[in-house]
Amino acid sequence: MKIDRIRLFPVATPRQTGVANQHVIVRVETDSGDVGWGEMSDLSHLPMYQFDLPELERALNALLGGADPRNLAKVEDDLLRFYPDEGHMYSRSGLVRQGIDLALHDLLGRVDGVPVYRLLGGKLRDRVRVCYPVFRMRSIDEVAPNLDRIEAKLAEGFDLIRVYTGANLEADEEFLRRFTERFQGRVEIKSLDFSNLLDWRRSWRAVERFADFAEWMLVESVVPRGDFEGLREFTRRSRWPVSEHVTHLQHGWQLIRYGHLDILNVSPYLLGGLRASIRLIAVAEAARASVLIGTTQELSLGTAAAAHLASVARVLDYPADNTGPRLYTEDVVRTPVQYENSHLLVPEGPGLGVEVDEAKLERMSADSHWTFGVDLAGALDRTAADRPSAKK
Ligand code: GAE
Ligand code: MG
Ligand code: MG
Repeated sequence: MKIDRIRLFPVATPRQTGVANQHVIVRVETDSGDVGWGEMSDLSHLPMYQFDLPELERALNALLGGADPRNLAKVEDDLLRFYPDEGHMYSRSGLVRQGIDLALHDLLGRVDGVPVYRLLGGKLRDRVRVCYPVFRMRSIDEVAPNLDRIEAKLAEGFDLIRVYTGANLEADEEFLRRFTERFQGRVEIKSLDFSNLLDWRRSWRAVERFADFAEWMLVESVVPRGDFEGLREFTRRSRWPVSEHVTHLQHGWQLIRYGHLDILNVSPYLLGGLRASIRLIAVAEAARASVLIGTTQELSLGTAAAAHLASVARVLDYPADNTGPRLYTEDVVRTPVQYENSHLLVPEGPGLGVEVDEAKLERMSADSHWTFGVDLAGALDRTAADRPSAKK
């Protein structure tokens, strides 16, 4: 079996929260007539540029045409050279590698008639607890609609949220206070995510201030990107475990080696797919550090991959973030991945375990345009331009 052709399909999917995100669906075809599907998830992040898709498709075909898809190690090794780690949270290299890694796992699972977790050696669990995101509030007016959204998600079974904080501490405090009044005993908070907006002193003062109003399991991204010293200082003082997105394998090692954090946020979109993520989890295992599985908000293909990763993870101490299929209003698959009581279920079908609806994909396929315009806060916070805080 040889890789015959790689095709890329841009799609744009609206979120329930009023923004739209671009993704690239990857189709790998073999000379045996087999097909696998992958996903480069959520391109709608800074820096504000997009793939030249025809060029990327040409390059991937030149690189991988004729390759043995069973030799995942070789394909990955080649891709790591041509699409090296970029060291930031929305690395396009990681997305290219994830797209191919997922499509090849899907392909091989389908050819062998087994779920991807079997290709990864078996499974330790068949579901993983996940949390629903509450996007950052920049004004008090944004608190009430978010509380109502939590009520709606609770009705769908989600009893765990995470909250993006750090832009307007009054709004954060008001949200946490009213959240506790309304949802205590019904909904829990997994994390406060500062998204690297504040330095360690300001994040530390914020969490100490918020502690009077709510409880949460952990805090994430509490210092500017790359501020190892600040992260160590925060972690040393913090009553809560601290997590950070790991951008590549050595970054994970550095974070652990110098005692900078408690939890590695392992995200396949950033690391370049399943193989790279499993290696990073092994680093956490070696160091007796903790792991959670993060997200960029994938569609069902990417979320299924996260579920397979969770099913084989030797270390997995905290709930995961993967609820994209319940955030977007459209998907390219016939039946999205399933959730039950705030848990993502590991798909049991062959490959990633979700079926791409090709007619739908054709309909959804659109230019991969940047959709946030010059709304910087919207692009950072994932909130719509008509939010109250944006009104003059
Ligand atoms: O919703 C999104 O697209 C978010 O930006 C997301 O990619 C990240 O914020 C991530 C995180 O934990 O920081 O989920
Ligand atoms: Mg985060
Ligand atoms: Mg994202």
